[in-house]
Formats: sequence, C-alpha cells, structure tokens
Amino acid sequence: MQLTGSEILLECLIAEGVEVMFGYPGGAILPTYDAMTKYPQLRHVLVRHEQGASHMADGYSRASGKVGVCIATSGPGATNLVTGLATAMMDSVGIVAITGQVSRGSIGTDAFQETDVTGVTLPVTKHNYLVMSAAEIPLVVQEAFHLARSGRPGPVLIDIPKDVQTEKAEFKGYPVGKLKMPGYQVPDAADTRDIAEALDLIKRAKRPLILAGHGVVMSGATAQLRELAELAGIPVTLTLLGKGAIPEEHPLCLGMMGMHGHAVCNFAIQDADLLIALGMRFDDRVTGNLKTYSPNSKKIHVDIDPSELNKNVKVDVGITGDLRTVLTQIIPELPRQSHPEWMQMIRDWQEDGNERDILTHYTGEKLIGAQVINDLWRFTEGNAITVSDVGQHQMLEAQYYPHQRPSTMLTSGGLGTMGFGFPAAIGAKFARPDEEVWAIVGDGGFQMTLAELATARQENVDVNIAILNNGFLGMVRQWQEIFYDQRYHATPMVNPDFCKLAEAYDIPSMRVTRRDQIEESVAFARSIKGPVLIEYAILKEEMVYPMVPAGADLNKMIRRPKPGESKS
Ligand SMILES: Cc1ncc(C[n+]2csc(CCOP(=O)(O)OP(=O)(O)O)c2C)c(N)n1
Repeated sequence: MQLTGSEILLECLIAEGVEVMFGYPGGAILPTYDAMTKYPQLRHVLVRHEQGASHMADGYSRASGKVGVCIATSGPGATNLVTGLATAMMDSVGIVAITGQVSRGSIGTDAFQETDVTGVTLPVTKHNYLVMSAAEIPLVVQEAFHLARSGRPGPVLIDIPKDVQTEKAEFKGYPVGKLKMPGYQVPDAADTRDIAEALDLIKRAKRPLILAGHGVVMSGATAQLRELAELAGIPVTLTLLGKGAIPEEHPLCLGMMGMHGHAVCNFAIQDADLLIALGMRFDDRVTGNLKTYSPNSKKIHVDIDPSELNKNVKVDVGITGDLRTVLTQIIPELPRQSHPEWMQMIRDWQEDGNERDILTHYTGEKLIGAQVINDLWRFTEGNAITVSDVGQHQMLEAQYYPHQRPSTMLTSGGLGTMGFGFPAAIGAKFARPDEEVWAIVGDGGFQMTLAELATARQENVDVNIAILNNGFLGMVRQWQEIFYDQRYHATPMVNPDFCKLAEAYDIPSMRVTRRDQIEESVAFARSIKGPVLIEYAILKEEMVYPMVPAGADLNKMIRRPKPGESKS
C-alpha cells in the first residue's frame, strides 16, 4: 500500500497501541497534522506550550507504564521539548518525541525554523533519529518504542523532514519484524555467582537496610521487594521516586531517605552494616557527603544499567539485571531472619522524629503546608495519584502523603523541573482516567506552565490542582534563610489572584485559608468533573526539616527542635 510518510508514521503509532499524543503544530510538522484527520482514533491533545506536551507524555508514561508520545514542529517547537526530554532522561521515563524538520534539501542552510534537533537532544535522549526516507519510518518507530520502554527506559526522539512526511512509500505493515540491534542488550537474570555473594552478605548482616528506588516500581518488583523485606526482616527506605515501591504504612517501611528524608532513614543508612540498593542510583541528594557515606556497611547494588554500578558509591557486590528477575533469584535461597536489636534502634530514631514533627506541636493560626498535604492524604483516603512540582511542597508531599501503591506519586526527581507537576498530572489523568489525580504545586512552579489551564479546560481533564501559595519561591527562600543570612533576594513573588485566573479559564476554584476548610475543599474538588483549582494560602516562611545541607554528612541533619528544646 502506497502511503505518505505521515500516514505511515500514524499507522505505525496506532499499531504500536498509542491512544493519545500531546502536541502543538507548525509548518514543518503540518503534513502529519493534516494526515491526523484521517486517523480520528489517535487522539491529539493540543497543548499551549511544547514543554507541556513533553511533561504530559512523561506523566502519561509514569502513570501507565506505557510509552508517552509528544509531537512538535521544527526549531522552536522542538527546542521547547528539551526540558521535558531531560526530565524524562534523568528519571528513566519512556517517551517518544516526534519533531518536524525542514526538508532534506534545506538541512544545513539555516533554513527558517531549522535547528539541529538531533544534535541538541543527543545528551538528553536515550537515542534519537533523523529519518531520511519515508520507507525507513516503520523500522525507526519500532526501534524507538523498543528503546524507550526496554531495559532502563528513556526518551527517544524522531526528527522527520517535511518532505519525508509527504514522500510516498510502500507500507508493508507494522511491526517490521524482529529487531536486530546487536549493540543494545537488555539484561535480565543475574550471574549466579553474584547472587551467591549477595546471599552470603544478607545472611551475615546484623544491621541490614534496603534502599528502594524507581527501578523497583518500573520493573514491577514491588511484590518481590515486600517478600524480601518480610522474609529477611530488613527495613526499607525509599528514594523520592521509590515511593510506592512498598506500602508506606508497612511496618518495615521507614519512608524517604536523603536531603529532606525522614531522619530515621539517614541515621539507619549511616549505621547499617549492609546496604541493599535496588534500582536507585546514589544521587547526591540521597548520599550527602560521599566520603563519609555509610562508612561501615557492605554494599549490594542491583541495577539494570551497568553504568550505574560503582559510579558514585563503590560497592562490594554489583549486580546487573532486571530487578524482578534478580529478586526472584534471591528470595528462594533466603532463610527467614529477624534483627530485633536493629529494629529497636530504628524505633528509637522514629520516636525521636515523631517528637519533632511539626504537625504534633504547631499551634499557629496560619495554615501550613504540612497540614495541607497531610489533610489531602486523609481526605483522599491516601489513594489519589499525586503529581508534585518542585520545591518545599514536593518534599512535604513526600513526607506527609504516604503512598500505598506504586506509580501513584509522580514527580521530577533527578532534574527537579519546576513546571512539571501540572502538565504531568494532565498526562497521568489520560493514562489512568478512573483514578483521582491531584497536581500539587507551588505558586512559583505553577506559573511556569499554567498556560495548560486552557488545555485542561479544552479537553475537560478531571484534574484537581492544589496550589500551596506561600508568596515565595519557598525552597530557595529556605536556603537563603539558612545559608545566606535571610537575604531574600529574588524569591518573594507578586502573584496573580489564582482564583480569578481560574475564572478567566472558566475553571471552578476555591481559596482555603483555614485548616477546617480542607475537607470541604476536597469534597468540592471531587464534586466537579473537570479541572478545578484550589488555592491554599499558607504561611510564608515555613521550613522543611530535616535538611541535610548540600554536601554534608548524611546524619548531620538540621532538624526541627523538640518542643522546649533550643534550636539544634
Ligand atoms: C525550572 C527551574 N528553575 C529553577 C529551579 C530552582 N528552584 C528549586 S525549588 C524553587 C522554588 C520553588 O518555589 P514554588 O514553586 O513556589 O514552591 P515552594 O518551594 O514554595 O513550595 C526553585 C526556584 C528549578 N528547580 N527548576
């Protein structure tokens, strides 16, 4: 069958199972937009900025485990995707981005809206393609989706010149056949000698600790993680993206580690005699000072990407493999174990942390972020998909909204991309239409991508937006308070009236200033089948504790004093 390049592309996307793509048209991608009119089964969501499209594809992917798709024109359209690609790259999220390019004959002439997009995106994609003939499209699409979703997932970009989109070629069906990619191996099971070494360390450990990351969620190893922890009596700490890897209410789950993690986790890491790191990458936000990191422990690290092993932290047993497969290899060989003395130390640290919890002793009039998040958790029965932006509210979400299920807490971890939360929540809602989705954002980050309010309205996306409005770039203000003598330069924000803004977009809204209104705000949000915006006016100068200063030893946290105690 003779089809145009654009038609072939869309045929392949449909055969690949793509249901929705997020995008924005322009000259160099117009043939493909025109071809979309023949394929109404492929839903296109018109965003208001291409960055929003990339984050929506990302949120869709994180929420569904499927590959998210975004599409943009050449030049500025394509470069507007870059932040979203980098965000997905850092967090290993499988997306495919399609961009129009100037026609083949114009490449390299500085033609109108020409950018070397494969060059620009090389470091922020797992792989990228410049397609030079329509006949190549099926193979490129098949490879791109395979790369995006397999092994360590990541973003893949396909750049298609305008005349390749209009060129006709014979379409022989999709998929093309078995892929031949000899340079690309996807690890699965681990070497049995490595498993034996790991088992030996686990059996001998007195103070073992599991560090669970995004890889646990992505490989679908949550049941195996739980089994390992319960069988060997090992407590579990989570990275930010590891939230949901084990139910946070599980007695062995200690919560999040790292810069704003629960103090118990950081103390336990520093005192452990064995760390079992699963699908996490020892980011500086979780290790603090590498020279003093967990000084007395043996370390086992399992990751699907061999380049992660011994990258930041030298380990005793490094295992390359798919986590679910590797844990399935380990579990049958393990005896049932318990570590009562270790667990007692942990309970003592937890007790101490509880005494410092702001929720137990804050008596101020003004609403605080911790109360908002904790009440959102309570009134959504801890069961919503929350998509946070970046800043204090993000860390409060991680601390005060325990998640019971995987892929229900989505956030930009590695890149820390402000502006991610709201569009990613829209993408998540497309992926999981039956779930309650909340975007939890700060007043700063929300303003970076708030143009997507129009997208949410146009598509009637049932997403609830919670803005924690402190009138500041809160997390930066916190650093200025602690490290820059309270010189609040360039952090106070003059904000629009968010409720009036919502009204301009025909979106219902509510402003909350007191804690006793939070329950009503959740009921209000739930009563509206479409986008809704709730502004929570919170204390301007709240602090998120504990805090490990950048580069400090992990257990040298700045902590909130206990009631009656002077500042530590
Ligand atoms: C795109 C981008 N620019 C700058 C930063 C640096 N940054 C990190 S947190 C933060 C403040 C966020 O403020 P807000 O969105 O109001 O959230 P809050 O911290 O007050 O909860 C800034 C500026 C960033 N992470 N991303």
